[in-house]
Amino acid sequence: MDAGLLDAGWDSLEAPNPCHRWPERHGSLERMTTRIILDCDPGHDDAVALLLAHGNPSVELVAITTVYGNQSIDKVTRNALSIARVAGITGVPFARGAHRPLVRKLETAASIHGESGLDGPELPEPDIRLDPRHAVDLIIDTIMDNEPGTITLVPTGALTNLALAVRKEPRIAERVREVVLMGGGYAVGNWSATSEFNIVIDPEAAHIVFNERWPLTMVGLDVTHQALATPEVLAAIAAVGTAPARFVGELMDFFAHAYRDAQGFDHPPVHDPCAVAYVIDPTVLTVQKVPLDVELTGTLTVGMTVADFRSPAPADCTTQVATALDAPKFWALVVDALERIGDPA
Ligand SMILES: [Ca+2]
Repeated sequence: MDAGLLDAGWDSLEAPNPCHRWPERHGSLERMTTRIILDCDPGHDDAVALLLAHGNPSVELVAITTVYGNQSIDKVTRNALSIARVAGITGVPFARGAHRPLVRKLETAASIHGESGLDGPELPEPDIRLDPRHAVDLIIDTIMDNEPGTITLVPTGALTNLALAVRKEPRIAERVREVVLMGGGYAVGNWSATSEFNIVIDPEAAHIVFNERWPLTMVGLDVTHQALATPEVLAAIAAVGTAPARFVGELMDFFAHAYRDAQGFDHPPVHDPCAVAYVIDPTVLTVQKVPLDVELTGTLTVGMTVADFRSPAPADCTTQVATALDAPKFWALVVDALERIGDPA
């Protein structure tokens, strides 16, 4: 048993009910700053997630880590650094992570994100250096070097880095505040009939992450398909009138065409910032506590996130799922963040 955890007043490893660990939610006026690690694979919607986290004052980016996914690890890592330059993100460590899934063959999403992984705008040459550590070690160090219960993990890509981190340093499961991930979907898939891209490209990693004892919120396609970049949304973003807002507009232009051609959407769903928005303001999402697991052996359903909605949820349930999105409130947060970022020098 970790004495530090007891000193901090946390439930011990033997706690009978991990639900006691669900973090307290504050009202909109009294929220404190939440420190987050964004683990991402930029990616058009990852870029918006990064901008939202950077621009909103109630979250603090303490580390940004990358994982293969929308494109190769080299491309998404370069993209993350380019976004940092556009957004004026400085003083936050960026680390490169896993280059492939734990077990399966590497699969990327060029049909949605293009050859660069961030097709559309011109990407500026990065002007910050990568942290020398592997993402897995930066995640572990950041969690272990901070007070228990203060770091929130926000993965918006495959869960490979998180799975490796919690296997290398199991104590992080007890020390994180919570995991709020974009991935999965209890009623719909996008990479197969039942399965969402982030989960299905490394289902073994997702299985590890979903079965840890950290409080986990799944922000899946069930809600992110409501986060549509409609013409009204794009007009509000364009009205901000800054270079980062124009960058988002150009990203969304490419994203809209790709989603129309590849998946038949009238307007593209902007998945990843939904998870960040929930950390900023939990009233953006409706959530329900339900057991969640990841299918590994189904012949038709590998990578499916299976949610057990039978009532009541078991007392020791550590997982919850988002069931509805307040889209106007969500987009207002994105526009507000862009306004606060302004035009970085
Ligand atoms: Ca992503």
